[in-house]
Amino acid sequence: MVNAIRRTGMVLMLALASVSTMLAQDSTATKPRYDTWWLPEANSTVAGPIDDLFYLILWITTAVFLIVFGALIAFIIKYRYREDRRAVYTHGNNRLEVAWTVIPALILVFLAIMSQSVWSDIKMDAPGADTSVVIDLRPRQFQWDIRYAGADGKFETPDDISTTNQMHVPINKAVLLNMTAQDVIHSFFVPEFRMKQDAVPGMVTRYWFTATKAGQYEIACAELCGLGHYRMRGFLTVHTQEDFDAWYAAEMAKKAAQLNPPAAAAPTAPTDTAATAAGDTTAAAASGAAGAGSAAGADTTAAVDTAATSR
Ligand SMILES: [Cu+2]
Repeated sequence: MVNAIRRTGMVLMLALASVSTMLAQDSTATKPRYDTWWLPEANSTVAGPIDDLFYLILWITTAVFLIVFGALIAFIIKYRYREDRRAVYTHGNNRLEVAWTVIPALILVFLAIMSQSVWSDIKMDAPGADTSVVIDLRPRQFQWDIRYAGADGKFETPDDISTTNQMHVPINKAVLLNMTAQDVIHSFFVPEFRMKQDAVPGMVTRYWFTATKAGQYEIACAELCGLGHYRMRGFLTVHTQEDFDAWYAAEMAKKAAQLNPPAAAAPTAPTDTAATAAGDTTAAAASGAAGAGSAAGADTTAAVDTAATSR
């Protein structure tokens, strides 16, 4: 018995030591984002209210746990076997049974009311397309196909900007996702935003969020979607508004260069300025040397930028 206690003590000491080492490592600046034993940072507008609900439920269930197991242990000790003790037969206690039915019911109603406002914040008021960044999210086995409208502001047109596994959004601005899976159900999950939403084949699910801290985040697929599920990983970069605009402009320029290659006569160029600029590009390309390629690309960029601003 004494040995058992001593052994248990040793185990506890070891456990404490390893926990304290973990905590000590935790405080260093270079830790990986998920190297915490508790929740990751809360970095979206809904993350705070969701965490508040989480903690409310956690404390209620902790209290219930302590009461129930405290009573259980107390009764085990109090009513343990004794030589001269006889069992007592009872039909139950109506007042007690009503109480332990009504009190949990009231707690559940209370939690439902509390959850409702958070739920409507997350799910009811979609931001307008004019005040938000709209992104088409089309996951498939095993990657995230991501699309932005491009220079014309419309989807399903040749100048759409598409990326794979790389989502870019501005900080403090609503982002509206139109999600459709291309094959099986996937689920878009960003732990720091406390957001998780299924994407289903054959239907468009609208989902939105506002990031509150710049940085790099990971997108995980939270739906077991096949053998490659484990590597279905994307990256979400939250930029400052200026950085995001710069990224978007650069992507639009890249796209324009693809759509109007230097050699082509640029039949889609809508304005005179663009046409002139495109003419320059052709000249640059005609000048021949391999090094001229990048210069030509830059000129095309200029052409499209002018075209975009003149519209
Ligand atoms: Cu998936």
